[in-house]
Amino acid sequence: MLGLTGPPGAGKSTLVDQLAKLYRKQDRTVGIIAVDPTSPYTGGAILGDRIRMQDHFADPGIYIRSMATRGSLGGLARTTADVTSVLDASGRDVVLIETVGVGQDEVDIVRLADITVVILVPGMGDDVQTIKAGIMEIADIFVINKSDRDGAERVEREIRALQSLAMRNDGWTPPIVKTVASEGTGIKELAEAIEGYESYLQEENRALKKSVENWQERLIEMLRDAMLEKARAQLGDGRMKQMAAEIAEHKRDPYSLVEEIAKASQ
Ligand SMILES: Nc1nc2c(ncn2[C@@H]2O[C@H](COP(=O)(O)OP(=O)(O)OP(=O)(O)O)[C@@H](O)[C@H]2O)c(=O)[nH]1
Ligand SMILES: [Mg+2]
Repeated sequence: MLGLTGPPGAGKSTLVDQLAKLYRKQDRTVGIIAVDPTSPYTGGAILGDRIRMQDHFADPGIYIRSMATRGSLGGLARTTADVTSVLDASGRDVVLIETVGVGQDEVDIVRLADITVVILVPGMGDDVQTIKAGIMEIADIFVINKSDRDGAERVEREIRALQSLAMRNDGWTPPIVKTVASEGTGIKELAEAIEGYESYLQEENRALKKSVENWQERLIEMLRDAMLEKARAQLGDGRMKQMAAEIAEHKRDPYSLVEEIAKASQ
């Protein structure tokens, strides 16, 4: 499962499209999950995605599903995880997830992927800072798309500089691949880089270790949700309000109350 993320308009969909074509040529089946951004200025591009994706609609070897981030805070990562599991289980050879790398939600989705490709473009200006903050650490492979534009070398230097500051604890140095997705340039190199990381993951059981780590995080989230739901169901709205009032009026302290509830809902 491959996650692709990057700023709005970086060419993620174009890259996904090119990769899907390449994998289909290798006779591998492909599942694509495009997570629609809530961001208003990318609205037009989504329509563009759909139109481009229609090329594939006649091909039963490709399954495309898009999901909206709007109004599903937090729940999205879970929904995406479920869809991804279904795709995995249905025996898709490759599953590609496209998200805009802007918020925590997107970072969470990307965490579900076995391999994460972070897409940057020349001339992002301040956006680079935003991307650096959240997404840089989770990149297994960097793509500098729109390398037909000026400044690709500079982005590469910036990535290298950041890499020299922070060593990954697994010892992997994410390769940097330059692409012009709209022309199909560098796609083969990207696929090779993906394969390279896949082989690396196979060594010393790294893939399993990574998967255990991911599941550990996801189990905690699922457990938290399940326990919260249980406690809520037991308490009901009325009791909750009553307790809040007791705390506000200094009749009870919140810590002992929470402990009581936790015990009661066991
Ligand atoms: N010059 C140039 N344009 C590109 C390249 N790759 C994609 N584009 C164009 O950039 C625009 C945005 O591409 P998309 O693939 O929709 O980008 P995206 O990252 O999926 O966009 P959002 O999903 O809206 O965040 C389109 O007009 C593409 O044709 C490239 O390598 N060079
Ligand atoms: Mg897109």
